[in-house]
Amino acid sequence: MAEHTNTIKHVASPLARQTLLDGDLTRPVAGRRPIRLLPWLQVVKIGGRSIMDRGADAILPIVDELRKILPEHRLLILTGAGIRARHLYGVGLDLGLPVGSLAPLAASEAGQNGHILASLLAPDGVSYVEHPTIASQLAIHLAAARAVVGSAFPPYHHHEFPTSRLPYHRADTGAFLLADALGAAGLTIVEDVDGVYTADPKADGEQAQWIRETSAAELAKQAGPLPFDPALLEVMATARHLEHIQIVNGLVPGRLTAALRGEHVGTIIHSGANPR
Ligand code: GWN
Ligand code: ATP
Repeated sequence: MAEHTNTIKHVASPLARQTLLDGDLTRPVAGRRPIRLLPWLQVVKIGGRSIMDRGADAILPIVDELRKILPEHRLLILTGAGIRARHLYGVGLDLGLPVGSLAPLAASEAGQNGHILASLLAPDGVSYVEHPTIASQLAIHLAAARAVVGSAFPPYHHHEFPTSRLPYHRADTGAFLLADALGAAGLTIVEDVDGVYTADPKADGEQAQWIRETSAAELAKQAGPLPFDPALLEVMATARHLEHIQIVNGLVPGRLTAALRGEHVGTIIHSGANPR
């Protein structure tokens, strides 16, 4: 037996003999920037309330733009939840449901919008792919098709943070987390306004001024509502790869196409990522 014991191979690991709680010890191993998994990927988030809920008038022109841009880009198209999730929040909050019960129900509405969009793009070889497929088989799907559609909601389910009665990480945050984790080339968020304003342009039309370029840190200081989840600013602050995102108006034909071609046609928001 002793001879066998001597032949056991010890697995060498730079983290084997130290606590993971001491940042000074883990940093040399864990502090490096991760690789970019899909550096050629363009991620597009389509608003649930701002685009999908408007039906054919808003959706069909976007589908047409996406179809025409397929030869130029490989796309991960992610959809937000929209009005059905808002109805769900109303009923669920009235009943006192915890946020971890509401989150997956709202997420399923984002998935439904994805299924709708994918059906319209099916003749072009585009399909809806499930969360587990995005996690582990996105590359092969994008080798077979120019684009796929998925749900923008992050699948935190009952692990959702109990800091808020509404799910804290919603579709905009989920789209950014995924784009940054994949090391994608870009993220374009498609809404029904020209970008970010100093106030809600629909509620405060006279006073709201359009912002051409800003940073997540600057926007975090701005009082009043924003056209995306507040948590987006937090995840942008700790981004690894994605240096900026662009918010564009999907109701204006050509804006999404121009943004994907690298043109500045909406609001550009810089993240905290600082690639060397
Ligand atoms: O159901 O539309 O994926 O891609 O967050 O989980 O609540 O699920 O709980 O692969 O795993 O409703 O069933 O649903 O939207 O999220 O999917 O059709 O386990 O393809 O089964 O991480 O789509 O769905 O809602 O995204 O956002 O079966 Mo749906 Mo969503 Mo489908 Mo997905 Mo959740 Mo799965 Mo999941 Mo659940
Ligand atoms: P989801 O995908 O989660 O369903 P969405 O991204 O389609 O949602 P909203 O969450 O409704 O859309 O956000 C877009 C709306 O935000 C705009 O129509 C606008 O009226 C509003 N808004 C609020 N504050 C601002 C702001 N500072 N600048 C621009 N728009 C704002």
